[in-house]
Amino acid sequence: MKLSTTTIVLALLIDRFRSSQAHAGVEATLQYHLASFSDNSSDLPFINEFTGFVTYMSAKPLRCFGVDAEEEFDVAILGAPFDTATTYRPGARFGPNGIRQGSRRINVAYFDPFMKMAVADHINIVDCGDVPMVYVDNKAALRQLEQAGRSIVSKEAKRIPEGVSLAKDGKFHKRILTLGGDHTITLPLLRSIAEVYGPVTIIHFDSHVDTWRPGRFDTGPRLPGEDIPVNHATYFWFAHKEGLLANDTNIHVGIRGAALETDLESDRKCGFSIIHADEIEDIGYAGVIQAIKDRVGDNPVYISIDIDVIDPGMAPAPEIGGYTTREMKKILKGLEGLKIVGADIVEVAPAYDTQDEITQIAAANIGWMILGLMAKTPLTV
Ligand SMILES: [Mn+2]
Repeated sequence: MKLSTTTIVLALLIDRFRSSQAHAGVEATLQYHLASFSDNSSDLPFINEFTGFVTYMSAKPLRCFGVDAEEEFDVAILGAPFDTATTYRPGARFGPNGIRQGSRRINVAYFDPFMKMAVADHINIVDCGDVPMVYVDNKAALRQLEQAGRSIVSKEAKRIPEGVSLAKDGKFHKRILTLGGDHTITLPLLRSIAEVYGPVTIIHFDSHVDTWRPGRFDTGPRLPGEDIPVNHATYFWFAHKEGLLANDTNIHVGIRGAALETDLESDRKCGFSIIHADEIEDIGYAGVIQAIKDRVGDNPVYISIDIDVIDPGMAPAPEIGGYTTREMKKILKGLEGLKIVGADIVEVAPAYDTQDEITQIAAANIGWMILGLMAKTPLTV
């Protein structure tokens, strides 16, 4: 059969229309990728999970501390490549990029079947890359992260919701989801957040309490008056001492690590209560959610998640008996309605992950839940 030119053109047009229908959503959400390559972006085929820049959930990459500093957005993804205050198994400095790699099958524009929404429909999310943190001086590195955090959360968000803001200055501020890094990174981030909101309530998912007194591991010898530096098990002690934590509304969830009675005494002084990992067998995830909500009330909440809260079968780490990823997602979903002023996911050390990247994939998907919580609840009083 001889095809006329008109028939061929028509067939091509129909084919093009069909393919544009199929990929319309993806194309719309990945315009920045296309725009990066060509002004004539509609001529390029759609981009999949394995192409383009590697950012967290394919969020728009932004030079937040450089030429894009004044760009408008709502939530920053921030990498904190720091692991030199670790007691055992360092390597979390590679966590940020590990979590980005673990997020390649998800996208901020995708519909989340757990949260029943696409986060990008409610908040503008960008990936600011990793904060420059010097790797030979912990004090300076943590100060760099504090400055980076401040430079973001001190600024106004892009989308201003109806209602009165719970920030001290009455404005709606940008938020950060930080990818760690060892757990010490939470301290400088809390400093920048407390400047905006005052003391915040902590929901801390971890197998360890992290409120240990300075000197618990570091016994010196030290010079007279010399400070004992913060580490990834003492940063909440410092946060409490600095007045960054709200009184007696904080809670640890998933605890199961060994501790001394004096560690628990220190913990109570820092204003935390505890839900142990095994309690979920008795009270279920709904009981865990209720206990958290009863504890934190209406306070502004910061969520800090040590990936070792998950069972080592699903996220290899040295504490057995943790939550499954499904339990973790159910608990997080139950926190809908809380005012999440910031969050972090820490202690992801790719060197100890499986070749299948299960820890990085778990962390990436937990981050998706956090973004969902942020997207669903504006920071109004
Ligand atoms: Mn921890």
